[in-house]
Amino acid sequence: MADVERPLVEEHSLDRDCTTLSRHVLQQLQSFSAEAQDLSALMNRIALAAKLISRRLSRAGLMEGALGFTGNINVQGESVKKMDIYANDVFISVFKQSGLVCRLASEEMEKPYYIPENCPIGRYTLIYDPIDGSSNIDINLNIGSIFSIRRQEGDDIDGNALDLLQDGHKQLAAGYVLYGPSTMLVYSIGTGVHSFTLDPSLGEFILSNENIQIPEHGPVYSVNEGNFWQWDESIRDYIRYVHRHEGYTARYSGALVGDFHRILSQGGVFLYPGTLKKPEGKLRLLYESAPLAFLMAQAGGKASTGTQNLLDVVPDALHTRTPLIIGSKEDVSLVESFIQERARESQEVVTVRS
Ligand code: P6P
Repeated sequence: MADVERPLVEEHSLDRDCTTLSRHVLQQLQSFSAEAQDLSALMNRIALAAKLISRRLSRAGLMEGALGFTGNINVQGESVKKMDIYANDVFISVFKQSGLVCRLASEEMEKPYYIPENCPIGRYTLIYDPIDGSSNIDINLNIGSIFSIRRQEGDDIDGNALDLLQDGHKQLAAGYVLYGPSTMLVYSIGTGVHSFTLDPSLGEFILSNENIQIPEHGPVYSVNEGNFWQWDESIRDYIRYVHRHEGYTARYSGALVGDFHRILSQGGVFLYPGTLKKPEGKLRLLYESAPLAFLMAQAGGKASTGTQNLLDVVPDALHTRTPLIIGSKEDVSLVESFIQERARESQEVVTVRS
């Protein structure tokens, strides 16, 4: 066939519009192995879940019974929104008959949910926060979903999924969906961080940004300063520092995914420290902090508890919480320096007294 002359731009945009999530995974892995195909199929299912949740959110304000509280309290002790349950069930439904995922562990479920028809063969576990930032749902502000994929180790006969109680380096893939002015899916399978934007006219997530790298430093610090008097003195020292120095600006949306996405895009640091009453903090390790730490490491940033690399933390339970300091290397290190300084001072006092 004659080589038809096409404008380069048109050819590029057509090729980009064909770069769907499942194709991108195979491109990233440069492989069509069984595991590559599994990961591609897993990401495709997550994309379907994201589309279903995005569709519901875009019409929830017009749908009877879509918004508001269920009247129940979840395992976290938090009031459950109707969207929390809907989103949780969406993830379960899209993995049925997939042959991929035997177990789903969710913020909304005390124990993992097993999909029996998948369990003999499905060797992956989805760990997820179906709706992160629920307080934003009824006021139409940004919210997200966070996901992490791990390989199932052993047969989990007792149904306690103890093999999930391992550090964040065990993650095969991680990412989040941001339900904002557009719906974006950001993911990594260990070959960089890549973002996709949902094209509603196609019903496909299309590649929008590849190999995202966080700036070494950024102006944004994102923390709920309403907790100031609950924090350790070292965190207050950091806050006093950014208050007194030029070049810092506070941004906090109340939804981790949105705040994280801003930091990833513009640089800076997000903090959810422990408090004097709750030293372990609020955010959950397996389905909030660890997936984001996986992404941040891939994007050239840093994530810690303040004293330990977040990806090294081993949970003692499915819903273990951990303090989180995550973002640009320089900014996370600055926060850590205040923690180290206070620890040194405390040690000196102990030494003097002894
Ligand atoms: P606070 C939402 O409930 C969430 O888990 C995160 O999305 C968010 O960063 C944090 O809690 C907000 O908590 O105590 O500042 O309202």
